[in-house]
Amino acid sequence: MCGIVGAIAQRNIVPVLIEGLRRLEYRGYDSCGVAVLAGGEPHRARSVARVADLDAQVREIRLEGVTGIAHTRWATHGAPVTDNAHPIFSRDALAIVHNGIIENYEPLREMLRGSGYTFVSQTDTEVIVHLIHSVYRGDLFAAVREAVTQLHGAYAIAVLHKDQPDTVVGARQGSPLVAGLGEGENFLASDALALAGSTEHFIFLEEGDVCELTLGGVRIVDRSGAFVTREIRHVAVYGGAVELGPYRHFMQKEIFEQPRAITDTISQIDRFDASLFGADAGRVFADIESLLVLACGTSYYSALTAKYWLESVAKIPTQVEIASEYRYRESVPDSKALVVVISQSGETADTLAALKHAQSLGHVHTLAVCNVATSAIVRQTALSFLTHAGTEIGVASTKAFTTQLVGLFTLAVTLGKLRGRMSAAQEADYIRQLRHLPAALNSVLVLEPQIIAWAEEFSRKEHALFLGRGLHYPIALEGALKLKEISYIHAEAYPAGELKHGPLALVTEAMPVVTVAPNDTLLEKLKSNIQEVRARGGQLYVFADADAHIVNDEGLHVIRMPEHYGALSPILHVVPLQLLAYHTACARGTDVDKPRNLAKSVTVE
Ligand code: HGA
Repeated sequence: MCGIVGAIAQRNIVPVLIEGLRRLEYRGYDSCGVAVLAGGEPHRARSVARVADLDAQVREIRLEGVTGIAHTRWATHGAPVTDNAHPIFSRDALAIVHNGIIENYEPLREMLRGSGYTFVSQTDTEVIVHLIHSVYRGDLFAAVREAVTQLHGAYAIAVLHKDQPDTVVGARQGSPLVAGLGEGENFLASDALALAGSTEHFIFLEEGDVCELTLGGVRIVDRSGAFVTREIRHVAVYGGAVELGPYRHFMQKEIFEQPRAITDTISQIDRFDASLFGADAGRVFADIESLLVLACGTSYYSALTAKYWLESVAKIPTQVEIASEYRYRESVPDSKALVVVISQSGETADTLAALKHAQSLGHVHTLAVCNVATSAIVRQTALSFLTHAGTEIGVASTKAFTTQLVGLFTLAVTLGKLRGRMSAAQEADYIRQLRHLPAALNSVLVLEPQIIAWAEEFSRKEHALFLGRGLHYPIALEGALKLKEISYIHAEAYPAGELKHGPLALVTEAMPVVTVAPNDTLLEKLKSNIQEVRARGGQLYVFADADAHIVNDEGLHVIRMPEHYGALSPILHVVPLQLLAYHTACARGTDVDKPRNLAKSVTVE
């Protein structure tokens, strides 16, 4: 999604702004731009191509300045054309970059037109900049504070005014914004990663905050209008996360980083103890009688997998909901439920809103499973489990998913233990399985050459079916989502037992049927489903555990996985599906890390 960078310094900050945009590129965008104050005027460059093109433009026109703002845009209102790219100006005096959606932009636009403002873009953003201009009386900080009170919706903004060349003002409501504190220079960004190399000291702004950056420091006013002091946090941001190394794409790098990411995630687990989730977790876990898990996209599939573990291992009733549905649905709150929210970035707008909705209904017990310690979701939940996947750049989530599964499995086992559902021997066995997981993943990653051969065939298809059963049904869903996201092949997943109730009608030679075949209690049922497909001339591509004894045959293509891995088997079985999607997309020549129309960290609704 959109990325914002802003800076005020005593040196030319254009290279810092461009480098910041480059670090935010992974979030997905369709246009970009930068504006600086120079000679008492705002000057800008904008591009509907990549940040590299913007960089070439600013070098050519020698755009330089000590105060500036920059943006990568993922269009919500208005096509991705230059006129809609940010920064957007008001009367050549003010410049703004914005992440989010202003829901009342239509009445505001009419009101501002009535006051004589001319609109040159189709964006909702343009109302903000004219609104600030309309209330500006020589103090940008005051004008922004006044203007934002009229906005409904979500925003993170950074604003400049030509008459205040020593000031950048920012504000956030519903979209992330962080202030970076340097030596005699200060920054704003939607993600600390954008400022790697410039500072390691950050203030994560709270909802409703408006801030003023000058060379001397940062002043913050909260939503009530009071000046506040926010904690300065030291975060060593690793800029190398955005280096590709020997890999062709970030997605491939991140698939192969999974053993490392899981090692880092399990390093905090030496036994299944409530304290893994926060100091107060013991008390909360003793009070709860059910779970409500809220998430979107891939995180939703980790939630669905967790439901199987939570009900079978911990014997605790678990409801899983898509966050964007839950937040608008009338539901019955349960004060004894633990609300679990899952998000890689911790800034996913729908998940954050679902969390707030649950809290507004009276839910008091909340837990985040998240990859970013400083994110809004972690700050707004009482308990948390941090995945240590490292920065995930590829839009298609891989290592965030498998580390979320580790966190959720740990939650299930911990709750099971606290509820007296587990022997010491069983607990020791689960710890052993977790510890061995990175090595087991390595033995799956070596299957890549065989998967590449299948991917060649898949690249010529337009549709695919994915089948799984039980604990592995969500893995089939995730496999289908990965294929859709990056190869643009239409894919659907079904619980294998559901085939005969409809989708079997779709099976022809042209419709590959990918099957997840672990050697679990449902294997014999799954084998029958495989025969149903074969009997109708379907082509099966089966990832089978070695001890499932499924072998190559007419219409039956098999890649042999290691032997069955027990309860953690979904974490192994998703990896070949990630590789299949990745290599199919490569064979089709798509932009794997930035698939069309999609963005990372979905910070708009
Ligand atoms: N609504 C603005 C900004 C979009 C955005 O935040 N995308 O992530 C626009 O369409 O320009």
